[in-house]
Amino acid sequence: MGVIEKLLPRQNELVRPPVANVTQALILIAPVPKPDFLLIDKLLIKYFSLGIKPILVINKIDLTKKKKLIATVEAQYQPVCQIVKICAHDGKCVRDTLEPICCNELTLLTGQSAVGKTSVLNALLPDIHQEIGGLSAKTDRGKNTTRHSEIFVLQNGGLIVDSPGFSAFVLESFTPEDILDYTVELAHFSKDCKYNNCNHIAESPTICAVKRAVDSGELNRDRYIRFCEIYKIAKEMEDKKYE
Ligand SMILES: Nc1nc2c(ncn2[C@@H]2O[C@H](COP(=O)(O)OP(=O)(O)OP(=O)(O)O)[C@@H](O)[C@H]2O)c(=O)[nH]1
Ligand SMILES: [Mg+2]
Ligand SMILES: [Zn+2]
Repeated sequence: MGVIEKLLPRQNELVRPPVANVTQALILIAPVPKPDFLLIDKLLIKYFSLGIKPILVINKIDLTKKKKLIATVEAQYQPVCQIVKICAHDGKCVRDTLEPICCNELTLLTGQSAVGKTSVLNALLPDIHQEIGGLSAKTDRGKNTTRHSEIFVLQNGGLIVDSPGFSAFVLESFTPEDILDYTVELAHFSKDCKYNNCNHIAESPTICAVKRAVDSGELNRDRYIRFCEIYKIAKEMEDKKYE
């Protein structure tokens, strides 16, 4: 039985999982199941907006398909956040890589179902034996094995919490401006657009510095395309509010 000793101020609060004061999120990604980059971009926006530091963790690097994934992830996310590579079946690799990162933090494990979040947790804490699941043979998707969330204490005192895998994720109450602000590497270029009401989608590259950066290769085109998609959804939701 635990005893509440002190109530600490709430820095941030997540609904799924219901946990407060998370300081960093390990967003797991793997060669299988097929990565959902739109989900990753939305999660990045969400965590940046809450002051939660995101780290991309490429798991299952024992699989042969990893090469392409590593190249894709590095090309798209190197300017955005730290990227680490692990194999959750190799306990030493997980502990050597993630323990130092998780020291003095409240870390959230997040990502699609079956990317290996719980496997990572089990590798960090070999005594806890949390249930892991496989991939559905039919759909090549996860089976949503983890259903609850619990905070565990790591050997170095860091705190860590697992979460159920995402199937769908909507960025609620984010304005188009929020989407831009928290697509951090893109926001950086937007300061040089000719007009400050530039929306970085319909304008020509002569006006829009974001578009110029995409054309010159300074900004990753795939990230930009998904930004447009997320931005448009936020705009539609905003317009609906005033209908
Ligand atoms: N080859 C390989 N398989 C892995 C690795 N990590 C996890 N797996 C496998 O991936 C499957 C899913 O692992 P889980 O840890 O249950 O994934 P999860 O992200 O917790 O899934 P949910 O709880 O459904 O969200 C299991 O069959 C694991 O054995 C890895 O590094 N390499
Ligand atoms: Mg799990
Ligand atoms: Zn612009």
